[in-house]
Amino acid sequence: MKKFFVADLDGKLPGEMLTLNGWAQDIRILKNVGFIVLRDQTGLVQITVKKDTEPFSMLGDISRESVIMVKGAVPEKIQSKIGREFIANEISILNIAGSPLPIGIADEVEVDFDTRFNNRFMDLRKPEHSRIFRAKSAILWGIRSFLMSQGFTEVQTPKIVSAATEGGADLFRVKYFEKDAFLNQSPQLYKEMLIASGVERVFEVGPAFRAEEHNTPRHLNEFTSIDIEMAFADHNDAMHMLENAISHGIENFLNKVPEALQFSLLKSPPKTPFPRITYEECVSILAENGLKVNKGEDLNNEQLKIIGSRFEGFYFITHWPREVRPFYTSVLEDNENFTKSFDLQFREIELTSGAQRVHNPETLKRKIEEKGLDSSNFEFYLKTFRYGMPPHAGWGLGLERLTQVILNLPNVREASLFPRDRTRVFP
Ligand code: AMO
Repeated sequence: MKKFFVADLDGKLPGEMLTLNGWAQDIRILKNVGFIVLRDQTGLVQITVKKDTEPFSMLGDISRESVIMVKGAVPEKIQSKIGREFIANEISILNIAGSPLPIGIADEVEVDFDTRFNNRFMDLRKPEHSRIFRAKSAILWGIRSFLMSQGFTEVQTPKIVSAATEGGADLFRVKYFEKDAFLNQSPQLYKEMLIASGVERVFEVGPAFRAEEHNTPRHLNEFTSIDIEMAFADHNDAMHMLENAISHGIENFLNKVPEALQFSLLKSPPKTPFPRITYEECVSILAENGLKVNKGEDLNNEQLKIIGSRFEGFYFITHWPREVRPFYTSVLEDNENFTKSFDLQFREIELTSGAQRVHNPETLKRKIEEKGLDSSNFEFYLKTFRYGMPPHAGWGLGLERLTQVILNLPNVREASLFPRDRTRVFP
């Protein structure tokens, strides 16, 4: 049976008997009439309860945020400021909410971050918070359907693993019966192994765990990673796939989410191709601004702010030095100091890392060891490179950071339902 939502009232003819369900956000009882502001996932409606009707006597029993069912109809003339009105014939209380509420929904008061996230179920009743997840879902759907249209297969790879991918330090260790294991930082090794399985194009949307100590508006200890890997492709092919995937994600969000334009920073899908700038060009720009970058050094936040100010939105920084990229990144044929890699940026925020990968098993083994890792731990991965591994490329895109920049959220935690950070593993 199709659920009838508050937004479905728009355009309904007066007199037709309908049933609404939702939360009583506010209740006002006057001498001759009572009002309930009813909320469901699609919006608000004013429920008008006339004194001479049976439900009027119940109004005093309904506390804020109680769950109710209302039978009635839209009036001849809508008088509510909300823009929707419904005349109640019958009200049933499905569940009474306790009071005081952990967080007020109707009141315009500032609530601190801890109270909000300790009571996230309540915090999400505020439309300005729940719509972030409708946006995130629509962005992801747009990206997913684009990747499907490009011949990608969605896969699921293990999250409990025995080897590090992005470097040894940032791992959460877990007890795995009599052995130690880790929560995966990235599906990197698995998506590459699948290329050797002959699938050619795979993507995964899943959690990634990073035991990073950072406590910043950009870092989570568990985030959603959208990863792709494609065979017979280089870094340019991967960048091309990324900019189009993002553009489709934003287009789907703007088209499918009601009132998206009111809360989206981006008012139309970004034009492709996104601008590209090399790492060396960034270093020159920074030098012009009196900032020196030492050879093979990563760019810090302050430096990225300067680079980001030159672009309106998304841009790629390409050809990073080999020192700052993981072992699986391939180098340029004509200059081994630089890699076939890229980051996608939005202002100073990094959204994606990607690259063409090393596909020669001897080179890969040497690079693992150069990074100070024990190559015997990677034998299961290296093996797949010895029996026909094509050249391949891919990327990992942080979904919460992408949502953060599209909606201009001050903190990435806003884009995570139940964020995990340096001090929070609750609720
Ligand atoms: P990287 O480590 O750069 O690359 O991660 C890819 C993207 O994931 C997001 N991200 C995070 N988001 C929130 N909090 C964090 N702590 C966090 N760490 C990373 C970012 C980042 O750009 N295997 C490679 C990808 C590849 O080459 O395919 C990788 O994981 O948006």
